Amino acid sequence: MAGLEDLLAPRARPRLMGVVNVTPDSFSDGGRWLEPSAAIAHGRDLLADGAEILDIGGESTRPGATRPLVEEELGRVIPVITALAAEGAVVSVDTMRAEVAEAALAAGAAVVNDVSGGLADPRILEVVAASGAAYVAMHWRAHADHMRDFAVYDGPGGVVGAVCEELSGRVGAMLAAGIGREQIILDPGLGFAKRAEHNWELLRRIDALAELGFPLLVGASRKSFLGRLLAASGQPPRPVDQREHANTAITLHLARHGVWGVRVHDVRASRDALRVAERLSEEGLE
Ligand code: PMM
Repeated sequence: MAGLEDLLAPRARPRLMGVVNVTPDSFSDGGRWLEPSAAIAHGRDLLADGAEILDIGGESTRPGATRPLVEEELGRVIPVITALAAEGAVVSVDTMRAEVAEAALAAGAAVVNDVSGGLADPRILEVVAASGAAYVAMHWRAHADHMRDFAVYDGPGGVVGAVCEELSGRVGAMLAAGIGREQIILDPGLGFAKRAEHNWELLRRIDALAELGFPLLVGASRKSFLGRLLAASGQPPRPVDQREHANTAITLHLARHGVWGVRVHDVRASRDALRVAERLSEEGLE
C-alpha cells in the first residue's frame, strides 16, 4: 500500500486521479470497461498518461441510476484492483459500501473514495479507521435515484456554507469512528444534489472549502454542467466526450488554488496543461 504520508504530503501540483468505471451505466463511459481485462488495460493506459492514482468503481452514481447488488459490485472491482495494485499502481476504490471497501483494501487499495462521506453505510468509517487508509469523504445528500430533489441551498451561506457545514459534520463522525485527521480528504461533490450554478459557485469559492483544513479532491470531468456551458444556443448539452478542454481549464484553476487532487477521465489532457503551467512558473533556467 502507498504510504499515507507521501500520498497526502502537500505539493504544488494536484495529484491526477484517473477514473476506471467498471460499470454498465456510468454517464460518461458506462459499459466500456466492464470486462476486467478491458478495465485493467484502461488503468494501465491512464498510468502511462500520468495518472498517479487509479479510482476504480463498480457503481454508477449518475442521476437516476439504480444500485448494483453488493456481490455484483465486488465482482466488478476486486479483480481489477487486485491486478493493478499488484503492478504497483496506487489504487482508490470508489464505493459507498463497507463490505466493498474492506475487500478492496485487502486486495491492495490505498484509498477509499466514498461519495456519500459515510452516510450511505456508516460502518465504512470503522473499516477505514481500522485500515489506516486514506479516505475521501465527498459531500452527498441522497442516493442517485432522488438526489435532484435535494439540490436546494437557500440558507444564508448558500451552497458553499451548506457544503462546508455538512462536510464538517461528516469530519466529526469520522473522528468519532477513530479515523485520524491525517487520513481525511474532502470533496465538494460536484453534480451530486447540485445544479450547475451550485457547481460553479463551489469551484469559484474553492478556497472557502480549503479553509476546513483538509486536502481537497474535485471531480468536474465530463459532468453535465460543462455540457450545458458548452451547448450551442438553443441546443442540447455538448456530448460527454467533447467536454475535455473545459475540464482542463478547471484543472488549471484548481491547481492555482492548491487542491490535493483532481479526478479526471482524460489524464493526459490535464497532465499536459499542468506541465505547461509548471514550466511557465520556473524562473532563471535559461
Ligand atoms: N464523481 C463521480 C463518481 N465518483 N468521487 C469523488 N470523490 N468525486 C466526484 O466528483 C465523483 C466521484 C461521478 O462521475 P463518473 O460517473 O464519471 O465517475
